[in-house]
Amino acid sequence: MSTAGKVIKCKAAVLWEIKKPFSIEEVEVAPPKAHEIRIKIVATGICGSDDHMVSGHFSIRLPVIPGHEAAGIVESIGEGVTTVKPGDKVIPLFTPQCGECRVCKHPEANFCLKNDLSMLRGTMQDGTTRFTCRGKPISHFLGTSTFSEYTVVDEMAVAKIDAASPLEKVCLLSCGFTTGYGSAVKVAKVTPGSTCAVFGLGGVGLSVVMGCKAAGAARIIGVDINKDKFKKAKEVGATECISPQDFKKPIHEVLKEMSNGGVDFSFEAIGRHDTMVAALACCQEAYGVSVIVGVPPGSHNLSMNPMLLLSGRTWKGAIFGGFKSKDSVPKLVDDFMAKKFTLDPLISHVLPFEKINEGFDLLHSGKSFRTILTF
Ligand code: COD
Ligand code: ZN
Ligand code: ZN
Repeated sequence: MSTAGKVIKCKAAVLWEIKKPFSIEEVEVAPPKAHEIRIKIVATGICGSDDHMVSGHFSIRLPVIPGHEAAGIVESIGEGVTTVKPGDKVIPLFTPQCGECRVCKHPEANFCLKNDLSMLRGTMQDGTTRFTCRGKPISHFLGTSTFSEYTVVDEMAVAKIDAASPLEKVCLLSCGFTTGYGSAVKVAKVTPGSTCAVFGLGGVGLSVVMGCKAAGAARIIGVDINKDKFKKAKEVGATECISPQDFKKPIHEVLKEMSNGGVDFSFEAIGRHDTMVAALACCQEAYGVSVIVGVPPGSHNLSMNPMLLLSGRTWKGAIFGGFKSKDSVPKLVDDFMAKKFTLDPLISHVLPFEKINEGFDLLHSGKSFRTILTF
């Protein structure tokens, strides 16, 4: 029996209070309105930004259903939807691509003005929600809310992907992989033969390493305080790995010495102010490019010496690896299917959805690269 046009009752992970575990609840998911799509989520990853929501660094009204890294199948579509149909495999996009705003029309930029990361309204584009639980409206998270068996997203925030793609893997193209990989190939534009330094070797940092390798970097130096991360980093392309704790000198000095005066490209995939400045300082003073990938918890200012930039360094940052989401995700899936890169090294754990709190414990313990939850 078709569920189109009807309210669907299904399970979802609801965050009722910050710093508390998720509770698995039965929620009601309303049908999609015009230009909206209801998706059956098949797999969803746990990302650092979901944890930022749990720890209270996003001021979205509670209760909320987090989750923004996922893949699924279209269950039904609202009026006027033209880019997908029921049964299509899709990836929800936490950075939408409306195609009409000045950012979407800019040839390089990707942070569409319709994104919910800036405003944190916790709603669909029309300002309302599609979830209820125990009679209460539940907020959306970044327009995606993928910690639910079914979710509703705006058409501008969905990419149709290859029908043959394995959803439990390509869900990583919805955030972690794309963020890291794009930071290297699209934002920094790493050049063949160059030397790169990657601070932080979690799932995002590993994806940066893969991007540097794909772009032809000759040396990729991984930096992490947890040496357990080195093996995997070398597997995906790091040529050397170092821990700041093994040196008396500041780590940027060590990297400058290792690279004959400074690396060509550096990346911060930790989300800490001190390592953002160290990453900037370790790149070559006249032409080095440093990219901020990690999001610091909270919105504090950092201080740095402007001389670091006056000599000629470039300091950049980007959301979603600088990729225009709706255009790029299907192409990235095609590249994955053509074996241009692999996602397996990033997937350290696969758990049934009900074990979501265990997945967050793994993230906190530093034992996981990425945990994928399957429905
Ligand atoms: N020096 C060196 N390494 C360190 C230090 C330090 N002082 N502190 C921690 N580390 C290492 C850890 O040992 C760990 O290996 C790594 O840094 C961080 O990895 P994870 O696994 O905790 O985090 P990731 O890889 O999932 O990445 C999380 C980010 C911090 C990059 C997070 O901000 C993020 O997911 N950013 C994506 C940016 C974005 O676009 N966000 C919007 C939607 S997600
Ligand atoms: Zn736009
Ligand atoms: Zn994310």
